[in-house]
Amino acid sequence: MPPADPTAANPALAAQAVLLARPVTEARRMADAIRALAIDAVEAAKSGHPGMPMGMADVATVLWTRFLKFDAADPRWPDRDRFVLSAGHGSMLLYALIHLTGHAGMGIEDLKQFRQLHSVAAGHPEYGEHPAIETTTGPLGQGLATAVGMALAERHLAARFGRSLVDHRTWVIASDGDLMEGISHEAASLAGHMKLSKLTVLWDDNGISIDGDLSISSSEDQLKRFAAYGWAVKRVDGHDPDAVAAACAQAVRASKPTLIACRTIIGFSAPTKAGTAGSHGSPLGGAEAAAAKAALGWTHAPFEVPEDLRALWATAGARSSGPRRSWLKRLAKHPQKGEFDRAIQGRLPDGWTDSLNALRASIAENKPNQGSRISSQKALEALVPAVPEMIGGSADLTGSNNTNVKGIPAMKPGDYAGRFVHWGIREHGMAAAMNGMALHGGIIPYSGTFLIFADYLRPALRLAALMQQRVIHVLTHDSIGLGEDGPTHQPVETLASLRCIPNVSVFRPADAMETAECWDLALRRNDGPSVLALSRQNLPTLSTETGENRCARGGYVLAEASGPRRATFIATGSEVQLAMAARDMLEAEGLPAAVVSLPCWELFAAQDPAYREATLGSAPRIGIEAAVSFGWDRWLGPEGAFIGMTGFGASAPAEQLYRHFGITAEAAAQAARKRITTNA
Ligand SMILES: Cc1ncc(C[n+]2csc(CCOP(=O)(O)OP(=O)(O)O)c2C)c(N)n1
Ligand SMILES: [Mg+2]
Repeated sequence: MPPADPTAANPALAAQAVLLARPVTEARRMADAIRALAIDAVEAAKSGHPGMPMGMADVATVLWTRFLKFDAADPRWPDRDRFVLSAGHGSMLLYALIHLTGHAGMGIEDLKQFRQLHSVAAGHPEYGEHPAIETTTGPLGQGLATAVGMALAERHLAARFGRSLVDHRTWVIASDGDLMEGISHEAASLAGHMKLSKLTVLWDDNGISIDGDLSISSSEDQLKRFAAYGWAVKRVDGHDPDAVAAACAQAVRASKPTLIACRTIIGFSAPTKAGTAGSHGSPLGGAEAAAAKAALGWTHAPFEVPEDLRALWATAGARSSGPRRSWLKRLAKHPQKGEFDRAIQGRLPDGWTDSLNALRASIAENKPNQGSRISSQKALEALVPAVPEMIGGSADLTGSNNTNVKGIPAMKPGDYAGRFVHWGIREHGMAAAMNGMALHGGIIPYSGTFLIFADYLRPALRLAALMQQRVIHVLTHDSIGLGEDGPTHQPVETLASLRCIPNVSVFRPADAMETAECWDLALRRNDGPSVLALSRQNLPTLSTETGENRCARGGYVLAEASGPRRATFIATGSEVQLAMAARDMLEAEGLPAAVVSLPCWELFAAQDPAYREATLGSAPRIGIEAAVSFGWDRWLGPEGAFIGMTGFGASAPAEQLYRHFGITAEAAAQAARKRITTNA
């Protein structure tokens, strides 16, 4: 029998044969250096994703050698183009590009350590591992949405500082998976609406995902979909550098964001695995790897790149050094230089707390009775005029989240000077775009939605925490206290689920004073995201301390017992008032009791144990929070009791719900009495 023809089962191989038969150009050889490094690193690691870098090497070479504005000598140059590898599994593509273009800190030894502990070349690109990695990617779709935020940040800062300082583009490489994820809709719709013409997405249109041919799960026309969002769209052969370059040049001139569908062969050059899911996420294997290199005419040892190619790539890495030097000269003479530097470095302006401190004094004097969402609005009225980097927003709940400040205009398509974003009902896209704004630099984004919809933005909050980005989420309507909208809108498990994400500060202030204090802390926090869980319902002012920011310790004694403590009530947010009332009841019975307000568990956990012990005390502890008890045992100890929710809420006026679910001062006092008697 004649040997079976492998191209019969895999038509990509025939197309590949045609491409490989073409004369080998300089651009092809430069791309082959990426392919070879990706093959070698994945083989060495015995894990990783060779297919995507091999397929997209030609496209990436065009982008990085002819379009992307960057200078390897200073990867943090503020006016560089941003490049986002949304398909983070193709990380070796990015590492190879960073390496070949001559960046410090991504040497050949680092590539040999691909996917090993402490390597800058981690499994997926990780922000902070190397200055040329603009964002962490891996959760498909988020990179694209993050890039939308970067592009929006560029437009805003160009409006603030002028084009002589801010004039750059955002480029994305995205995969089929990126475009299949729901967040791609939110992000692309927003970018189209906002007319983010300096955003270009190069889609790796290889028709393959992990389970095989894309046709088993997907059949929409992506170009029509993006055109419907208001994008310019173009389809090219991703292995034809001139066609890719022509499309990129067109994108640069477009008045809309551009999607370029780059038809590629995944695993290009692999003799049997090209064009198949087999090249997606595992090493090619020695024989296939060797044959792939042979097909390319690549004769060099593993991890070896010939000098002439190194020189070509190094030239590409220095292409924009002239423009960068001119930019530095413009900055040096720019009247806003000080402000620009300050904003980009993330330093808060001098005197930014003045109005907030005045607000705290007025709260102490007037003791307002208002929802903490209103208290948050008052804090924003003090902060937003003082901190020009703050850009607010809401996912279509502006009037409920109270995140807008009177007189602060919104960004509009074509006019980006405003400092508020109507994100629309796109929570996931909003939070990812906010990450992009923070990563871009020069912006401190804060958002709004209901606390219950934290689940719709959680993946982006998680990445903000992982990337240590200063983004602030104002999440209102934080319990059954929202009342009639009922259990679909009443968070019960949400606080616990946010508190368990590492490096998220979850603030749940009890009153206007604590809300002002928590805003102060959230803004100061420059190594991670903050959440403010705020009430819809009115809350009395309980703290009139105008000096020390007591929330800074995460928890503190709001009301000490009149004698040796017999009980300690520990509560957060809207339930602190119940703790105060329960304390009054016990005190009236001659049982001295204290109240601890615990607005931020993460900060409290970071205090020294002696402070925590003194605050929580050795008397029986009663926790009160209109949420599930999950996590509370950490503060209550084995003797403690918890007053809160055990299941979902219900639709009714808030006061009725608190009674119905037994979250009352009486219940808390009773729980304390029971423990006091047992202990006696
Ligand atoms: C949100 C999310 N879901 C699932 C995955 C796991 N995953 C990684 S790549 C991939 C799809 C691969 O197909 P494609 O995006 O077309 O990439 P290609 O194989 O073409 O490189 C999946 C499901 C992920 N990284 N992120
Ligand atoms: Mg694919």
